[in-house]
Formats: sequence, C-alpha cells, structure tokens
Amino acid sequence: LEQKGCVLWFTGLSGSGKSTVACTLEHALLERGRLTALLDGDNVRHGLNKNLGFTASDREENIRRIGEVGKLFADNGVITLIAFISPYKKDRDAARALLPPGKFIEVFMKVPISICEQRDPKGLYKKAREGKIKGFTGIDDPYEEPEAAELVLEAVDKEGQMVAPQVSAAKILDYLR
Ligand code: GGZ
Repeated sequence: LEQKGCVLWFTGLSGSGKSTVACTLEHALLERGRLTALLDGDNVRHGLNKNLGFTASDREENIRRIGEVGKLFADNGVITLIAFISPYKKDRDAARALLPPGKFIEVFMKVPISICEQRDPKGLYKKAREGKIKGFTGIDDPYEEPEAAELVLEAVDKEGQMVAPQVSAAKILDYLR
C-alpha cells in the first residue's frame, strides 16, 4: 500500500483565507478517497494549545507543537492540512525539518493586509486598530513572508478579480498530482 502522508502548511495573515482554502481542499481530497486531517486555530487553540496566547514565545510553542502533530499524522499516511498564521520563518522551517524532503509543502496565502483588513470577518483588525487587541499580526506584530514556499496563492488574479477558494484548492491539487 502506498503511503501518501504529507503536511500542507498554510501560512498567511489573519483573514488571508488559509482555513477556507484548506477546508475546500480537504473536501476535494475526501471526494477522491484520500485520508486527510485539518488542523487550525479553531480545533487546536481551544484544546491542545489552550494554555498559549499570542506572545512571540507562545506563538513559537504553538507552531512547534503543531509541527510535531503534523509529523505524527503525515508519518501515519495522512494528508495533513495545517492552517495557522505561523508568522516566524524559523518556526516554519523547524516544522519543515521534521519531515523528509518533499513531504512538507508550504502554501503562502499572499494577500495584502489591506484586503485582509477589508474582509475582517471577526472584527479583529478593527479592534487592533483601536488598540483593544495588542500585538496583532500585521498591525503591531510581525509577519515574516516565506521566501521559498512551494506554492504562492494570491487573493486577486491578474484582472483584479478575487480568486475563489475552489480555484486556489485546484492549484494545490495540481501540485499534489
Ligand atoms: C493574530 C490573533 C491574535 C493576535 C487573536 N494576532 O482570524 P482568526 O483570529 O481566526 O485567526 C487569528 C488566530 C491566529 O492564531 P494562530 O494560532 O494561527 O496564530 S500563530 O500562528 O501566530 O500562533 C485571529 C486570532 O487567532 N487572534 N489574537 N494577537 N491573530
């Protein structure tokens, strides 16, 4: 039996569409009979990592644990979709180093902060601008862009149209093939 486990590591600002694209891709993979898992803030920060906040060292520990969990899933043959801001390059690279070459696929959701802020689905950018949230990524906390991501997905196409999650998911599927 072929083992197809890997980690698809989505990185990008809050509101860049990481979870949305990961969820769309997961559905497409399930339709194709693949074994998948999806880790994101909604299922990890409320459980495994509920003792962690958003300081630099807590974000580092958040990503370290998620990287280790991703390795466990991937080693067990699961296509593991991981969607966290993961703002620090060194932390993403440490997660990458846990896996054999080719088994860690970094997907950079390259969305300008202006678009993330317009979307603001949870009103968090507004709160950050008002100073009600301190240390918000992209406002008063860093985001280090990937320099060598396997995939770079942009929010707007060459005609200036928003890219649908299905289109981004299809690009990742092509890459996996
Ligand atoms: C960034 C924050 C913060 C701060 C709460 N900075 O849009 P969301 O709500 O659902 O995604 C954000 C999520 C980020 O958690 P991650 O685990 O992905 O971050 S990291 O990888 O940096 O550890 C946002 C919400 O949590 N959130 N406070 N200060 N995002």
